[in-house]
Amino acid sequence: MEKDKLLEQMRTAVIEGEIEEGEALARRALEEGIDPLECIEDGFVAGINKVGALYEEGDMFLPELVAAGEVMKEALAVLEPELLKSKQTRTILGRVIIGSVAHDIHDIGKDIVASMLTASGFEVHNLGIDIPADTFVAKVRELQPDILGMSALLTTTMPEQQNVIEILKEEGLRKGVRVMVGGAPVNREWAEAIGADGFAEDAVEAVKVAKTLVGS
Ligand code: B1M
Repeated sequence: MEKDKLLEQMRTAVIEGEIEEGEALARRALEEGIDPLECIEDGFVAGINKVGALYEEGDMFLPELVAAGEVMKEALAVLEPELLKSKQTRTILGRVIIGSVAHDIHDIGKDIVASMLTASGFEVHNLGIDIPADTFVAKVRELQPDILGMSALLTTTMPEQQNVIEILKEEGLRKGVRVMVGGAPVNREWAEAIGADGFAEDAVEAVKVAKTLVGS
């Protein structure tokens, strides 16, 4: 099938909450040799962005948001292993700890960032969702990563990124780790205001920023 048509069907599967269809389309795209990153960005992510806009306008409701999230998860479960296979390099560029901040359960974008970093040669420790500040700090102490990455998707959870940075300072750990922040409501100004070392708009930029932060 034509690539553009498949990508369009992926967007529709997310918008309509068709989990099996989304997974089948992801498999089909791989069979047809389409780049998994293109499927993620131009297919599934474009679909979920549309869902977000419809939800904001009141044209979609929470159950549909949940269903769209499920379609994303299942499709990514098919695509991400291929992403890792196609891009894996042997040199470890640096160690990264990443997680979604406290009270934030959004993980689709954070997991794409984690996969892209892994695929690009970083050793990634993905802590998951709703990670309390103390856990981030304890993990920094334990694993001594080059980069701590924090994702926040809600305006109400963004301040947690700042909170973690402040605790790192109090604990004398801030100088030993670069902090990268991201997530839909996060921007460069916010990153600078809270004293983060890096901000990325999307997963591709996150890899570039991470490489810069470790001097690669
Ligand atoms: Co939620 N949600 N949600 N949601 N949800 C948003 C974020 C919202 C913008 C929707 C809207 O109103 N338009 C809105 C937030 C409004 C605000 O704060 N201003 C919202 C809301 C309100 C909520 C609830 C409060 C709804 C409710 O319960 N009433 C609730 C909160 C739960 C909680 O966290 N405590 C909630 C719940 C959910 C679901 C569980 C249903 C589901 C999440 C499923 C999951 O993640 N497993 C969900 C979804 C799917 C969304 C939208 C539609 C899509 C998010 C997503 O996956 N985007 C979202 C609308 C939107 O963002 N447009 C929305 C695709 C993903 C690839 O993009 O996550 O931005 P993103 O990641 C990108 C970049 O941001 C960047 O790279 C990624 C890849 O390109 N990036 C980083 C991300 N992290 C990074 C870290 C980095 C660097 C870059 O460095 C460390």
